[in-house]
Amino acid sequence: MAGSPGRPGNSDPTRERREEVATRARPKVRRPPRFKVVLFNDDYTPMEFVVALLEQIFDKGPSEATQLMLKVHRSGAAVAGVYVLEVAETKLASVHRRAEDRGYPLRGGIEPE
Ligand code: TYC
Repeated sequence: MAGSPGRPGNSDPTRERREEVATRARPKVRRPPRFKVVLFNDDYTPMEFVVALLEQIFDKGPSEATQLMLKVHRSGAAVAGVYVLEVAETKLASVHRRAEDRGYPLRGGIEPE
């Protein structure tokens, strides 16, 4: 069970692992799951504030940030960015903290990609 029968020198599990890595034609790449940070519209958060957050937290340029803010404003929600879970949580926490600091009701959420 431990090694491939009929292949000499395969009984050492250390050696077997090494061999597998070296000979796999298409190495399996483990991509960590990704999560969308979604911003929701509200009636009170100023547009310029949302644009500034999109630039500063989500690394958007001024034009993309403005388009994205308007998408949220017109459709109710939009994806600000897609990240591994820890990064998505940190960015959303920054959004909420900065909005709360200013007394704005801006909220966002995290969804699996
Ligand atoms: N609807 C807000 C306004 O008219 C602007 C806004 C945009 C608020 C995006 C939140 O996620 C948001 N001032």
